[in-house]
Amino acid sequence: MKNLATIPHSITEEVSEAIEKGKPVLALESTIITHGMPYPDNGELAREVENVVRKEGVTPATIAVIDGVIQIGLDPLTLEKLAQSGKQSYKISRKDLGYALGKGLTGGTTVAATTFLSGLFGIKVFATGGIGGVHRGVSETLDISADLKAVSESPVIVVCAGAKSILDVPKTLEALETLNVMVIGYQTKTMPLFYLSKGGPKLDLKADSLKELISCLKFQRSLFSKEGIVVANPISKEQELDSELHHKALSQGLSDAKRLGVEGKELTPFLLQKMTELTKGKSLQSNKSLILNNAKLGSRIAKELLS
Ligand code: PSU
Ligand code: MN
Repeated sequence: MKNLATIPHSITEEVSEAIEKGKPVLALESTIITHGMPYPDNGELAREVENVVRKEGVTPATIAVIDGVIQIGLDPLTLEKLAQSGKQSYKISRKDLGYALGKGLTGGTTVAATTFLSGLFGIKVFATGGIGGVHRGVSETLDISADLKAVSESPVIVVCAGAKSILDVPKTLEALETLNVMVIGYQTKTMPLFYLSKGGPKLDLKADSLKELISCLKFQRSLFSKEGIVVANPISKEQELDSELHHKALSQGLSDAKRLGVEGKELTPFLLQKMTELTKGKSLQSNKSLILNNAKLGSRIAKELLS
């Protein structure tokens, strides 16, 4: 492991004890708190996710940067403050970490930054909502989320509900393949589309049971000890968005973004917020449910990997 002594960081007692004793830990990201959901839903969900993880007998480690210090695990008061600050705080990607520490900033860490930090602090499994990916219109913008490359560079298993349907999901899968990232569907043959369980591009790899999944993950891990893995876990049928409502809201959101010239790091938060407005909160419900679902599966993977 890198020498962490010169890096400003703070690990909660709960998390450091779990790491030291070799108990299962699940990393959680915080851009979904600061930029993915409105207050107070964001704080409530973050607490609920942590509780679900603890119920599974796993220690949750929500990762963020507070006043220029990397936090591995957040105490309840800090978590609430971060939720309140929302989009006023920074969206910290992997490339922004040195800047955030150097300037003493506070913000949510994206999948890219959280995957990197999980690897750095020895946490093997991480759960989120949906990973970032190749944006629609990539041929003009070259907008490809840093999440993809980051996952290929850190030895972390990322559990997600596929890639957000606001993206070009087939191209996202192609990019992950180029980066040598294993993308394995959990009880699905197609890449889940975040709000929707079906309709995505075909996946090459599929595990039918937790046992099968763990076995594949363990072998991949022993062959490629430095690379990340994506476990694609579809949203449940009961909680997914109605596909017509989804398509309508999404095309409206995408055209609003174009008209208003929203791009770069603002694009994903803008589209998520638009989806919430245009579906009258239904997409937010789906978003919450899939995150909880991923936290549960992530916890089980974290436990099983130790056995
Ligand atoms: N998934 C969610 N909500 C989010 C995100 C993912 O359910 O807000 C965030 C993640 O932190 C992801 C980021 O890393 O969006 C991707 O942003 P971009 O496309 O700018 O890389
Ligand atoms: Mn981008």
